[in-house]
Amino acid sequence: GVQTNKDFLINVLEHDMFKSGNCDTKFIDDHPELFNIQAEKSQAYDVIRYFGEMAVNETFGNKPDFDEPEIPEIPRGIELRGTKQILDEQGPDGLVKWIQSQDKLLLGDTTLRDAHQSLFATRVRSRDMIKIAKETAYLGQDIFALEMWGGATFDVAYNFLKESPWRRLDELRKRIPNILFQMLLRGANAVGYKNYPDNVLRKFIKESAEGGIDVFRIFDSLNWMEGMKVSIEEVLKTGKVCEVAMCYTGDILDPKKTKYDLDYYVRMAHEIEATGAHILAIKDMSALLKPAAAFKLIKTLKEEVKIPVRLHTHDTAGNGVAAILMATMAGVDIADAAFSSVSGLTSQPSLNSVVAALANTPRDTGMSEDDLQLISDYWETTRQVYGKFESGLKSGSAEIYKLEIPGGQYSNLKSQVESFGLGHKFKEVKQKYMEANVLLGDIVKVTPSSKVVGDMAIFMVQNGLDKDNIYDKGKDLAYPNSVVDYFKGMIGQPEGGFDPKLQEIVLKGIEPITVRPGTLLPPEDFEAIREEYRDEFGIELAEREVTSAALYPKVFKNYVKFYQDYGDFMRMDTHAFFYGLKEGETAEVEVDKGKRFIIRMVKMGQPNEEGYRPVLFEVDGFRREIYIEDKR
Ligand code: 3PY
Ligand code: ZN
Repeated sequence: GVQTNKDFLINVLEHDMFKSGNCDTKFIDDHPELFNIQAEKSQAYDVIRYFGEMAVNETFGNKPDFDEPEIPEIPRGIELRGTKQILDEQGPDGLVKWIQSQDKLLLGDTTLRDAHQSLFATRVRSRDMIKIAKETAYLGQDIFALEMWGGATFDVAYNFLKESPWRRLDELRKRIPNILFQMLLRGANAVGYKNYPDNVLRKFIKESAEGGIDVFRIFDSLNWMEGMKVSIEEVLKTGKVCEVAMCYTGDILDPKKTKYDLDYYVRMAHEIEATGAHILAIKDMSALLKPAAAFKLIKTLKEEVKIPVRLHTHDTAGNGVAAILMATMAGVDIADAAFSSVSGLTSQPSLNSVVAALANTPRDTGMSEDDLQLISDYWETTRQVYGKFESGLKSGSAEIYKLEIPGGQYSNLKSQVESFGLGHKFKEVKQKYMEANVLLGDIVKVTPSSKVVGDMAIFMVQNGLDKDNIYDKGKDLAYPNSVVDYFKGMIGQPEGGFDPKLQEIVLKGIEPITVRPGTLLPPEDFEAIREEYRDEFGIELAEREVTSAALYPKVFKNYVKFYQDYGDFMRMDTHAFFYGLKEGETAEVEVDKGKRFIIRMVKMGQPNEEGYRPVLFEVDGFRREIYIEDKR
């Protein structure tokens, strides 16, 4: 049972006088000392408070039924060796040699990062990754690398999942000792949306490498080499793999599109190789690389550079598998894909499909289609519980070739536009996105530059602006912060520079910069952060948490507050975390390693005069009633 000293305090809270609908809030007013239980509260009480909140203010007691995914049987106690051992034993140069000696196409899997970032708002919780981790290590042992960190996963983990991204790294590494772990690093923007001081960037890379990241894919949202300089330098120091990406935009097959032509990419590829990068990646975040263009680009790059070439694309237009196959024929060393049940649309092309397509060809991946199917099956069932975060996109769309909107933004744009009350003008916003892109200089669009274009497009719709009238009508308007920052040079310098006339209109006298923003930002004071958390929360932050606080001050602080207020919910099942319980439902909730409660939500009552609803639970068979303010 849960009869501990702490429960004495809960019993106070459950005092009949308190429970009776008439006087509960007065009782609280008259007995402020009741709140002292915060320090002494039991974990079970925190969980039912969370479930109560969820039922009263979010789900209103409604909860769909979800199937339990099947965990495939695998042999235990086998020592697995894979790409991780090659890196650990032979270093990045040894790994590069190994890649170059392979005939097969190597595949990176993005299921744990880009796939869910692109399909369901980055919401996959560590628990659902951990459940299938050992099985992935075994059944997917020939995968080149698992992209499982970085991009938007860092802030979403803290912000919406109330869990630590660092612990995700620890827990997955414990169970997957044989496959390289990879992260997406947004150059000087790290895993955020703005430039960080150099000392934050360096510390973050160091902590990430120590925490278990083996492959750093670095990109700059304007393809500005200068913007990636510090990241590249720091990653090269760690002894891990430095994979530098050029973002693909435009269409190298179209002779009318001259800004980002084949020469542009060849030039950039040489610059990347000259940095000492171990792998050259093509980052096709908007799925613009048509299959024939993939062939042409890869064939040329393979002739031009010596380091391995890797292709990362999306399937937004439905041509993703074709692009990978054409790239494979042109000699690409590594391609990215996602397990089939979380592939397609704005996510990556299907890994299972690529493996099947290449079977019995010279570039056969050697992977077992049956084994990979088992992992895909797991994610198919698991995906159900994330349904409320899906975009509703039902088919691929070739429209993306014109729009040039990255996968994650494309699936999000509609709800973003709706939140501005412009849902009926979605088509117009998409048109304006293209127009805004031209006004901003026909730029690479990927986090955070894609946000600049998106914000500008919405702003243009709101203010009736177009490419002709903006120089006049747009003069006295205050532009969105992201647009101001862009013209200030705070996310870097775009290829071909800024339109000076529009820059003046937006900046209204502010002086733009032309150097790397990191050279101007004052270094972060890490000791001040440690001090702040000592004072405010009485805790001593671990070094990696200091980094988190520097990257996301508000988000991290809210996470710490939640943690102190409710506890650690990382082990809670996802259906319970996102939906709580419904009346009559029982769940086993693990709050600490091996420490479990059986919790049943018996009944949710009507709100009393003060607007508090009683919610009745059973915790390990003991009845607990709590009152939750109905905020609707
Ligand atoms: C990110 O920066 O999170 C991306 O996925 C860009 O494509
Ligand atoms: Zn991507």
